[in-house]
Amino acid sequence: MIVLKLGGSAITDKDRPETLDGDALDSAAAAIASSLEGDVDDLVIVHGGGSFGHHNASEHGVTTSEGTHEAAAAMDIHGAMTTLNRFVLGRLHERGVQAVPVHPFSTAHRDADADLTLPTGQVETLLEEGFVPVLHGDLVAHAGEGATVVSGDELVVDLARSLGADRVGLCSTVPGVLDADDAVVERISAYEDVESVLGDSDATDVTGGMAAKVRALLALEAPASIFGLEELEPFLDGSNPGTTIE
Ligand code: IP8
Repeated sequence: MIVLKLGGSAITDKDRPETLDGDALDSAAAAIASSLEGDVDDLVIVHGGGSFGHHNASEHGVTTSEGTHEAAAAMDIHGAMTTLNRFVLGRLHERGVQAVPVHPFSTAHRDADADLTLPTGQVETLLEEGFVPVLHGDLVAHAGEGATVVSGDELVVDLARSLGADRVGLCSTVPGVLDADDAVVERISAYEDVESVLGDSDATDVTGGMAAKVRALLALEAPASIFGLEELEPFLDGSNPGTTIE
């Protein structure tokens, strides 16, 4: 069972608002389709926002900790993410993947301490029934804040833990975690291994910084890989491209 994140920047044109990188998304869909025809049975996909969702969230001043109580703002941000989700599903369907949406806004919430609860009964049942559930960074109900952002990375870590994933993959715009000479670090088993290149471990970025990703992935039981788009197929086929975090 694999939890795969398609990074928002990897499948959209980050410089132009609400613009897909159609070629990148299509090549990701092709790799996913071919792995499902091969050895991969259970796959859960999570995608980020890239040029969708983030600018809407910042226009409304909404972050993972600062929420909104306005339905119009919530619809704007959630709407951008569901638009991207439909594009992702569409490309997967063109390749024959039985992909269906699971919208975190309809299922997850944060308590007053910002702890996320993400039910997975529907994801597990969809997997058992042969579907590929596709979640995405979204808004979530947040006690005392209204609705706040939940990033795809946070969903991946939560899902991997509650579903007992065997492997976790983060398909990114970079070929892995890079060292000071821009070479890919092959393996990270402790944050200290990369602290000098990623910065000190008190950094608190929760939506996308590499330091935050590495720390969250180190805390998982399942091994995780960070790799570029061209390595998606090898990853799904069982090899460990890019950086392995375990
Ligand atoms: O790109 C972004 O998800 P991410 C979600 O995984 C929103 O951080 C609503 C901006």
